[in-house]
Amino acid sequence: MSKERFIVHVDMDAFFAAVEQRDNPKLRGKPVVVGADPKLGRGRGVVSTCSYEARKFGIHSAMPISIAYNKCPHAVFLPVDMEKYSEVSHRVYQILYDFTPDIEPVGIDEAFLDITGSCHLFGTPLETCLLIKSKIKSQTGLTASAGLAPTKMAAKIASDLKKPDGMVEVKPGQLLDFLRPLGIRRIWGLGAKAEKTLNEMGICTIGDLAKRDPQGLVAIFGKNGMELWQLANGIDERGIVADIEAKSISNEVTFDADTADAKKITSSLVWLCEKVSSRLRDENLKGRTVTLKIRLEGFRTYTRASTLSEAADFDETIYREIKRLFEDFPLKGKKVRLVGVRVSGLVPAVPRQDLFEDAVEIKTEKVHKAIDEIRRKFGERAIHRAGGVSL
Ligand code: TTP
Ligand code: MG
Repeated sequence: MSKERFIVHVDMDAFFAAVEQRDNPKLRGKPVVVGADPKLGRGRGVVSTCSYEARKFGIHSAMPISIAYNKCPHAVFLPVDMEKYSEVSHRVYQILYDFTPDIEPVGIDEAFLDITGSCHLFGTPLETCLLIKSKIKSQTGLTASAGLAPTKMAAKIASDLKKPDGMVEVKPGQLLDFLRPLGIRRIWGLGAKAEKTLNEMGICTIGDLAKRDPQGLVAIFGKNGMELWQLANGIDERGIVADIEAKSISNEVTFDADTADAKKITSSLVWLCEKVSSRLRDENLKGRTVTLKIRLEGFRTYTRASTLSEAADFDETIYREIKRLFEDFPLKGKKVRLVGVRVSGLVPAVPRQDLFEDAVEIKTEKVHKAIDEIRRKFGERAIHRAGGVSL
């Protein structure tokens, strides 16, 4: 028997619609549909998602927007604001990465986490999940549903069972009891056609499938038949395929008062670059994409990204790019409320081995290591590059 695993599947609730309801309190408790313009029922295109209030009218993702309009003309219809949702998604992922590096991103709002090795830091596996949910709630204002189970498939199913704001735990000894009564369509990747074939064989639940002779299933479905039988019997050894590239490291700061003072803003950017690059070095990572985030007075938020020719973890390299992005940003006399620096496209920082490596670079690396050490000993604000300010 292989080692017990604790797999978590986290999925944000009604993601795009929940972000819109969070940002506009007037939308809370109302049917909200995010997607194409309904044009009073003549619109083309589809629903991206809708709030749980709208789901009561039978509206769902991928439904033609004209049908959604006919089902609930008084719903609030909003366009997709991908930039905004991506930003929230980054925040959610950052929270998840505080719990474990073993994360498999599935989409903009869902991920698998393997907390087997890390959950002891936070309590029991269930307590860890509850902490993940409450961190997401307190830091983004949004709810997520989570499933905790010994396998990926069970974790994915579990996260969906008590949506929204759900938490379902499947203890290792309960896996088969958990799966048995569920409809076969719950099996990952099992489509309508396979469901129909299985139904015709008298197989409706996962339990029905588990009892069948696997060879009979292989005769009909080929090697997928064996996999189906295994999944139905709780055999699912698939691991988390961690995607380090999806991770990003960022820091941001909100000014006490909105400011147009370029010196103040660039000092903050220097400080943020120091912070981000120090975190990169702590985690032995380097990043290729540098993103500047600017929120102007009135809350409009912009991001500007740039790709470096080589992954970096030095303050200077990151700041040089951020400074350029900031200088190119048309402020047009507007005041800035918040600035942020993000580094993504991460790769492991391989220790330098080449004896003929650029001596200056090695020296710079040593300097950074020394600075990191001082900060660790004496605190974040102990040492700063000239021009950076403590905020
Ligand atoms: P989902 O997680 O499938 O849906 P959801 O978060 O809106 O609702 P649930 O509570 O059931 O998880 O998808 C995440 C986001 O992806 C969703 O908010 C909008 C987008 N999306 C589309 O744009 N088109 C689609 O067909 C689907 C399924 C999702
Ligand atoms: Mg979701």
